[in-house]
Amino acid sequence: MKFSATELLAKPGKIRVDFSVAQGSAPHNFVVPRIPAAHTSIVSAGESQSVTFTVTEPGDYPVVCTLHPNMTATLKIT
Ligand SMILES: [Cu+2]
Repeated sequence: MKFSATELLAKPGKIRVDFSVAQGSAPHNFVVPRIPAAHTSIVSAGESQSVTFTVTEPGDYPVVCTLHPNMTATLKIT
């Protein structure tokens, strides 16, 4: 189980993530622990959810699926 992109690149400002879970997959979520507004709820297979949040500080922000701690990615704000 993994994110299809391990690096997400964006500029500071308002960011929208469209998160979708593949058919036949386990449920997953998309959570950026350092950004409280940046999380989806648990998304079932074949479904999707968008989340919009604002980041002002450049940096690397870890992304996790809280159901599967080995699922990680990085949101890179440059
Ligand atoms: Cu997961």
